[in-house]
Amino acid sequence: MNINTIKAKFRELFAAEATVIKSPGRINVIGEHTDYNDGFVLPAAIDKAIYVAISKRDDEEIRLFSENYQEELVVSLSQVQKSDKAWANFILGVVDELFSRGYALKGFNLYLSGDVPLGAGLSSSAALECATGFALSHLFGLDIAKKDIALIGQQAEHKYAGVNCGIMDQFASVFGKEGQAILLDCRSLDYEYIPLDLKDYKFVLLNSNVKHKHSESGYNTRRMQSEKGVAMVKAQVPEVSSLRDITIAQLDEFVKPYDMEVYIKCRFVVEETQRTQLAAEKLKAGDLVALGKLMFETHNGLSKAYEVSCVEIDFLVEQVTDLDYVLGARITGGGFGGCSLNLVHQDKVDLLVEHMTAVYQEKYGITLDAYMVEIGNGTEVIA
Ligand code: GAF
Repeated sequence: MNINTIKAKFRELFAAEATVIKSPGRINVIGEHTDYNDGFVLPAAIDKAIYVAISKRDDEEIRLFSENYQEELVVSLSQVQKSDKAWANFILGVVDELFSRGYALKGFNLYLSGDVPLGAGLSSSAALECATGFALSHLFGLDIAKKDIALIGQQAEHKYAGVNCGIMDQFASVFGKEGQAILLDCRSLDYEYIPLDLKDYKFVLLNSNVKHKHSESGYNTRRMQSEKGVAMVKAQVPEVSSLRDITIAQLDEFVKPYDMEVYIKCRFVVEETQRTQLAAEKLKAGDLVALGKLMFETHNGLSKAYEVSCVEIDFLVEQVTDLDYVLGARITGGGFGGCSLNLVHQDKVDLLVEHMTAVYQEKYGITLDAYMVEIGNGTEVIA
């Protein structure tokens, strides 16, 4: 992204000088659908980001402009509510949440741009929420702690986008660090950076270009199924409060005989929480072969048990399973479309992309996009 171009467009539109905030998208190495179950996740911020340019106004207006949609929206500070423009809701949701936490805001101009592919499972929405929260905190001197920026973004997603997401995406966007994955305990929000030392390997994203939209997909249903499983166990074992606390033996005894569907979903989450901790150990030990195997296991669970994959991404993962230069692959993010994340030998990346583009085009008539991602820093002021 060219920051000077962003600043020039801002000047043209609003006749003012902007501060520019960058907030990245993320990959998740492993630990999927564990965040809203108080489990562990292992995401990392990537070098694709949302850019928010912002300045104060002298009146009580919020003026928003999206570069991508070439649309403007003007809202009075006293009338912030959900809009019919989906892109604006991620911003307005943050403003609303700031108001409900007692922060005082004035009018502002905001120009939105970025290069995180939309609907690709790389968290463009969380990046926008965190960019907005950070930008407003900076602009009005609110001094909001980084954890709260993430939590405010999560609330915006719940209330203005209708997705009852966990905390992973916002946390990764805010706390990302160059070259590091983040092992996050989603219950305590304690975290540890683990060097993402991939030796001769690279993470390659293959974008199926099948767009996901969580609020219309099964994401909220999965969350409800997890909660149902917890309630069933809790009726017998009152001290448990989330799937994080529950064993497979307890699921076998208190859920399996009564609700097979819920059992299968909950079992995946309990296994995935364990798998994530194991994967973090393997990464620390530099055992990329073991890490890759765990990624394949996760994909299998997400596809067959948790049922949040889709045929196109299953195909992308199946095609690489027997390639000796791909150590692991899986759908990344909430699912129902988006990207597969592949751990690929650096000398074979071009070969893989060429091969997969051809077979995917032949099978589904869709052009694949491929991105080699670098691991970058979290939300920051860049200009
Ligand atoms: C989406 C959500 F936003 C995250 O909170 C997380 O649950 C993820 O899906 C699945 O791991 O990205």
